[in-house]
Amino acid sequence: MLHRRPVCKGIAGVLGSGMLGTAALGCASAPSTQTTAAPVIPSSPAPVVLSTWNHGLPANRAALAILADGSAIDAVEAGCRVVELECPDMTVGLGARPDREGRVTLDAAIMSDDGRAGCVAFVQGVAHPISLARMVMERTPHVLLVGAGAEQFARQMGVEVHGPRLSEAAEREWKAWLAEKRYEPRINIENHDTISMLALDAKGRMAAGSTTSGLAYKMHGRVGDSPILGAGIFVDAPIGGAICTGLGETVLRTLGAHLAVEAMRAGATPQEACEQAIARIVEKNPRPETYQVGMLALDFTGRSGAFAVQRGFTYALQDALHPSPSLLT
Ligand code: SD4
Repeated sequence: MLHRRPVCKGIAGVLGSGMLGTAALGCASAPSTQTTAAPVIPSSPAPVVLSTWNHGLPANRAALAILADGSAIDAVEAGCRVVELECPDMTVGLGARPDREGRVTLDAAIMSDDGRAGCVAFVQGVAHPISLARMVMERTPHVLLVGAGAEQFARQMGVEVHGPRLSEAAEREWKAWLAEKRYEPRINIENHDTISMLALDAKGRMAAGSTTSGLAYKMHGRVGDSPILGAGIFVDAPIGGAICTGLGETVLRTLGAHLAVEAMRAGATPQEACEQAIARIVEKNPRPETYQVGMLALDFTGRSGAFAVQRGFTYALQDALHPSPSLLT
């Protein structure tokens, strides 16, 4: 049985104890079997939904409802839309925290296992960037639209583009932030982040998606890893998919999701792939104790993996072994 449990301290604790090496890198979870053990292949591989943070639970429920007889790409879009609409942690959708100028700028991407993909970045006023990303995929010859161009495309598609507006809570926090204007991304904003999702449907199709407001109080114009294929999300048949959350700059520098998928192509299990990709991110980005990245991976047999730089990364999983909503760490 692929049962996960927390097994180690996170890299900050490991650094403190003087142990550092690939095996000692921080983690969110690991299989109860060692990663070198024979892979566990669930008898019924689909459907599977895997998504980041606590808000992955309601997102997974919406995705699973679609997966009863629908496609992975529909499931991912539906799941991400739930969090775009309601995200009490103010990290996704129009109610999210703004950038330094007080503007909420949103990034999203969606990808299916046949390589089709759509992405939007630096978009303002659009309630469901994940759906706009899907429109880019299905109704344009392009992969990525940004800023005013993406908003113009939204209008052309009949999508309402709202004027600049902050939620009451976001405005209050932003004004408080303006008083000091200190910018230090927190190590691990537990349960408060981007929704990234992987789904495998009953026909064996896989899709990935991600939608986010990025980092609170980022520079105006900053785009993270989430809307960049290979960085925040990547899926490729017949290998599998990977998704990320955390400090996007570290993932952009290493193309984290692509790393994990290519590790699976080379024979790694999803768990091993996440560990290898996180190890590379840590190797290429100094001072890992100052940032968090969480990674999830899934293969076409329904096996999943999860790993993170720091402890505290939670994710939601539904698969043959977790038929009801399960939050893991
Ligand atoms: C970004 N990766 O814009 C996103 C933010 C995030 O968990 O995922 N936070 O860098």
